[in-house]
Amino acid sequence: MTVPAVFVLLPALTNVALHKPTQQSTYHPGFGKPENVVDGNSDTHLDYCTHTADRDQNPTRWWMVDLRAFYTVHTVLITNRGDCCGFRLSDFDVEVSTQNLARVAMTSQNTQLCYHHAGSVADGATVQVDCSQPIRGRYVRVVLHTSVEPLNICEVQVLATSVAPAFILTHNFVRTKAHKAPGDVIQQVYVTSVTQCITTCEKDPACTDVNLARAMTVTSQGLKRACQLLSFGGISQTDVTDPNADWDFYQRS
Ligand SMILES: [Ca+2]
Repeated sequence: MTVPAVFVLLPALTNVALHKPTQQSTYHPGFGKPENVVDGNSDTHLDYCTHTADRDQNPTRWWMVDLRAFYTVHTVLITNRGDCCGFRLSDFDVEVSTQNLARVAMTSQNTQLCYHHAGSVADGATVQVDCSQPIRGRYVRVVLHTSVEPLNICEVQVLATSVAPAFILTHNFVRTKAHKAPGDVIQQVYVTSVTQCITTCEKDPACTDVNLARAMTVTSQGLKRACQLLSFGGISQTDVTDPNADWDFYQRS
């Protein structure tokens, strides 16, 4: 008896970290820019790697990439420094988050552990980290939680699939709490999340910033929040700051 073959089409995994914005816990004054880690060059000499400060006073040493959109992260490839000091990349975590971990406290609500790597990585070696399960997020961080050594990494590749519908944010939006900017309102829409409000703005060529209501409003589609698309940088206008305000302002940067 012949068993028919079954083909399962899996979504293609691509490196979504290439040339995306990066940051790290501290910066060495002489070398080691964080963007070296996503430049597509896997040279393992320090000149092409990153390096946090020698006396990093932070409780952790970390490097992070902003994928600029939400993805489902499956695998992370990390290339260690090869000219020296490979032992520094040891006992590290790879974390995936929906929020910028440089701005918010790391909690179990906004961060998921992709993988804990026990032990060190050989000089110049590339280690493949498979998340325990695919994780949805925008920020991927490599963290030394216990070591006091500087963090050196030469290349990171984040293999992921798009979260449909894929939409790439081309700007950052920074929230000013209790602030409603008096810009020209192009239109007011009703949304379910901050992300939906900002994404709606990004898709409108005339939109530069948004006001987002804090309270829910009953609409025909259920409870929603009002989102005002503004046509110019309202922050340059007269500020309206009120600790009891019902709105927050998200300025595009
Ligand atoms: Ca590199």
